[in-house]
This record gives sequence, structure tokens and C-alpha cells, in this order.
Amino acid sequence: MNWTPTRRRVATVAVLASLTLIGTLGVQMAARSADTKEQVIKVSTKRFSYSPSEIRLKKGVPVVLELTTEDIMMGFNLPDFKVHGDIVPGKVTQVRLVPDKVGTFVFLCDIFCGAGHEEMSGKIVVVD
Ligand SMILES: [Cu+2]
Repeated sequence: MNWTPTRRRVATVAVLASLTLIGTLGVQMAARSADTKEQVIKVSTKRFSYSPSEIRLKKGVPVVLELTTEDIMMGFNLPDFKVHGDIVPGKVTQVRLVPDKVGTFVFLCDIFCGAGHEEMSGKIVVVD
């Protein structure tokens, strides 16, 4: 086929547009399937506590914690599962984990936030 530069440009744009569309659909489908199998738990913080301060999870069930702060920047650190997130005012911080062991595990604030910082903690209880 003897393509003019204009035709070639139109064809290129069409190919790029299709690729973008396919990519977008792929991302949406991945997000949807992730939504259906992950349990989402919202956790809000303020000086110097987490709410809820005790989170019950089931072993093997993937979970997303959606962390927010009502006042200043906080940390979320769950060392037993190597999970960490900075909680920034005005944003939702997502951390993911799949609990692979049963027990009670402490999470704590690892960003200095004031006088009660050292006591700012909560626990995750994983059951079978
Ligand atoms: Cu703190």
C-alpha cells in the first residue's frame, strides 16, 4: 500500500489509541478483581491513637488497610509482617498484607508525633 504521511500518522494514532484503551481496560479489570478478593479495612488516626485499635483478620485472607490521619502525619508499622506506611494528612495510604500466621501482633506509630507518640500503638489479631 502506498501510504501518504498523513495516512500513516492517522494509522499510528489509531494504533496508539487502541493500545491505550486495551491498557486501561486491563488496569480496570485488575483493579476490579483485586477489589473482590481483598478485604478493605479503614483505620483512622489522630494524636495518639488508631481507630480501631484492634483489628481482627483471618489467616490467608488478603487485606488492604486504608490509613488516614485526622490531624498530623503518622506512621503505621507492623514489623511482624514487614508492613509500613506513612499516613499523610488529606491522603489515604493503602498497605496490603496477607496474614500467614496466627496470633496477636503489635503495630505502632514510627513517625514522631508528639508527647504520646511512644504509646501510640494497636494490635492485629489473626485467627484461623
Ligand atoms: Cu507517632
